[in-house]
Amino acid sequence: MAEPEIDLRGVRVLPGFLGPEAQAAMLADLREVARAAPVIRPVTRAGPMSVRITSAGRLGWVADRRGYRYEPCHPETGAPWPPIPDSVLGVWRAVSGSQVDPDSCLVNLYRDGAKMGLHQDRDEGDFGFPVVSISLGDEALFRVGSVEKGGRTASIWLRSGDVAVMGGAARLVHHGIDRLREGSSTLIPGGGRINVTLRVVR
Ligand code: MD6
Ligand code: FE
Repeated sequence: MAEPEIDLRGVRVLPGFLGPEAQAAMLADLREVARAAPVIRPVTRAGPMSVRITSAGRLGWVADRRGYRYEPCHPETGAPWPPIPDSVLGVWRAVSGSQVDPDSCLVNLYRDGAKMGLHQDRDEGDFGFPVVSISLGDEALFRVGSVEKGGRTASIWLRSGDVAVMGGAARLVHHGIDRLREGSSTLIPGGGRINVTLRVVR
């Protein structure tokens, strides 16, 4: 049975949106994405990111010493990103409220103490579309603040199969991952967490 929706400072969290079989099927699809587009650890002006990333879709999110942007090809292989798996598109179509499919599917891989500092998702051209996020694997402490820097924050543990929708007035709120509960899920062999975010970039 579906668990009740949670409103975390305007971010809609849908706990248990994907059951164990759907999670396993999506993981298998993401393995294919990573085979076609190998995960890389971006090195920004601030140094190496602790998460490793890859993408699917028409555009992939790329971070390097020059900044952050969307690119049509993988920075190392030069190949176009693989298509967004249907299992992932199905979640977007069910929860985004958007008639338009996403251009970009960013896959973040958390292992070995990886985390993500508070940030805004603002590299897209149209903030009228939401960002949809899917969590797989180990539980992660997700923190949400305000559109402005500083101020109050609220946190929730995201579990494997949870979906979050960041749209409307919450589209530009600051958010991040403080830490993982290692070993809290057996979905991913070797442990860790995968977060998939879907965006209309335009
Ligand atoms: C994560 N998520 O869950 C990081 N961004 O690993 C995000 O940065 C994020 O969950 C935009 C919308 C939803 C998110
Ligand atoms: Fe984000």
